[in-house]
Amino acid sequence: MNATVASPEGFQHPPGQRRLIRWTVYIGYFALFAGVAHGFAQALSYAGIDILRYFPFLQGYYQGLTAHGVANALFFTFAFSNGFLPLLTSRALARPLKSGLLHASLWTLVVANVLVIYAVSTNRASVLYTSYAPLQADWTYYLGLVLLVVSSYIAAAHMFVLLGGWKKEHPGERIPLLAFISVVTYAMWILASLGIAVSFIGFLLPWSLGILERTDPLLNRTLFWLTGHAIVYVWLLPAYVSWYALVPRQVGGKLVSDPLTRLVFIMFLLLSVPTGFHHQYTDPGITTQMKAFHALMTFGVFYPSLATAFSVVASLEMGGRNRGGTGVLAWIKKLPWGDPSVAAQLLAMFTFVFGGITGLINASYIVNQVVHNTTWIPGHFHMTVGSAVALTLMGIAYWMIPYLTDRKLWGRKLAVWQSWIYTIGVLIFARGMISGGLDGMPRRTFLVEATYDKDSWALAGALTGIGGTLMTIGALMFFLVVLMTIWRGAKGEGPKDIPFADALLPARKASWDTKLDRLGFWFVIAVVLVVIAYGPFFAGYLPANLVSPGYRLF
Ligand code: HAS
Ligand code: CU
Repeated sequence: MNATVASPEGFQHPPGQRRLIRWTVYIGYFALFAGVAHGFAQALSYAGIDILRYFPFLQGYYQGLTAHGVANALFFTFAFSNGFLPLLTSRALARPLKSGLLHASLWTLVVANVLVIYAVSTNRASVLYTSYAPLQADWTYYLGLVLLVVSSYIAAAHMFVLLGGWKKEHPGERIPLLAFISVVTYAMWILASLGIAVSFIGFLLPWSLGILERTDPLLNRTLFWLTGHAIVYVWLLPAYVSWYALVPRQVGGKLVSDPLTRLVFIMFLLLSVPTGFHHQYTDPGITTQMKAFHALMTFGVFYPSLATAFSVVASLEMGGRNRGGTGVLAWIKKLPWGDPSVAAQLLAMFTFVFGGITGLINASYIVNQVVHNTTWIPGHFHMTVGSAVALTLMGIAYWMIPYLTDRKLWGRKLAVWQSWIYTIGVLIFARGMISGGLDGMPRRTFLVEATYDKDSWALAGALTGIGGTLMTIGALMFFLVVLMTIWRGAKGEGPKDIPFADALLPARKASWDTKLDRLGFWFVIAVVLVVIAYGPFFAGYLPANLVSPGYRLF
């Protein structure tokens, strides 16, 4: 074996593999760019301004909203993680990536993109990212999304192969933390994705091809949300990977506890999926008991995020104090705010506090009735996926693109400003959506033409438009920095390694937490929990009621 491979320090990914990871991530940026453009139009529509008509190919509001959701929430996030997580796993295990698997994942992603872009841009799939039946999209849309999932399976398989190889050579050793948390993230996704795999391959795709004449809306909706809540943690956990394992090092601190970090990720593996009914509190056909059980489980999955908040802030505090910070809060000023990668992620954490609080409000069964289907919900998720995740992925890009291209980051100051502008934008935007939602402003509605009495939403709509504009400016600055880095960044001056943090309390050999490394065992427990949470519903409901023809209202 190659000497550099055996030693974790100084391990480097060969240029060819970096190129493949780079292109996987670029596809994500390409999607993000399209998604951001549509997001701008969406935000302005709440302020009563219609720019949708200026978009080439766009025939209606729902087409634009579908493009926005699918591009940002599905393609950007998965493309990024398909590159990022295998990269980290291979670094942590000091094992080279497999070029064949990188190619397979990348090209499946490309084909998925082409199919979905075709379907959405030709107005064959204006069904929104939730793809609720009986709205029916063209088969190319469903197939494209299936292939997106396949590309993530290939990335997951890649990580399992790397881990399997490492385990053979290191019997009895603790799995390096960075690899452990990366692998658990996609292991959770494999379990979570079964809902949409069954829904898309078993029902929606054959239905769109005419093989099945009719479908079952409630069953498909339920299968969607079986995956759909857990999917938000597939977006979030790559950000947590960075907050736990990389940011502490970047700010000069340490990760607090290796065992706690493993426990947090195992809790996400166990509790992410059996919570999906909190998206269906208002759906008829599901018993109140089942919904209440999922509400309880949702409060369970709140715990690992709470633990994360305390742990991550402790790491930051350590860094701040090591850099000469003092006082109860004054150490915050000593954090390296001039480092764009750090600034973006600190601001991401800050917005996530509000994202988390609003999530808890959503999860409360009764209170949900007040906010469901109002703009409160996009207010919530732009402070989670739209900033906590998006800003973190931008922050990661500020070291990862230089690493992958071996070029120096271009426009460091601009990059710092970018995060602030985006953050201020998202907070104004969310203030608009949240307050509008409490006043009954509906989500997924083209307010420019809707016939509501809109006077009481004027301020909320204006704030949404102003905030959305700032977010767009912030995102464009991000693209400028990335493009210029790729094109003009000083050659040969990129970082030579991916530095990750040491733990204050490291993993131990003979301790309770060694049991956390038994991934197969925890996966089985996770499956059992899913069966408990969904079994009674499916047992009472199945077989599928194939009653509904497809509707194309676009
Ligand atoms: Fe959610 C709806 C409940 C988290 C995304 N959510 C959505 C939708 C999306 C979404 C996209 O129960 C809309 C779906 C649709 O289209 O219909 N959500 C929750 C709960 C959490 C939660 C309980 N959501 C997320 C995350 C998302 C996301 C994460 C994306 C990444 N959500 C719901 C519910 C609904 C819902 C209902 C359905 C609503 C309806 O009626 O339709 C929890 O996981 C949140 C826990 C988070 C915390 C925060 C911890 C804070 C940390 C930061 C620490 C840093 C500090 C800063 C303190 C407890 C870790 C230091 C900073 C310095 C500068 C020093
Ligand atoms: Cu959820």
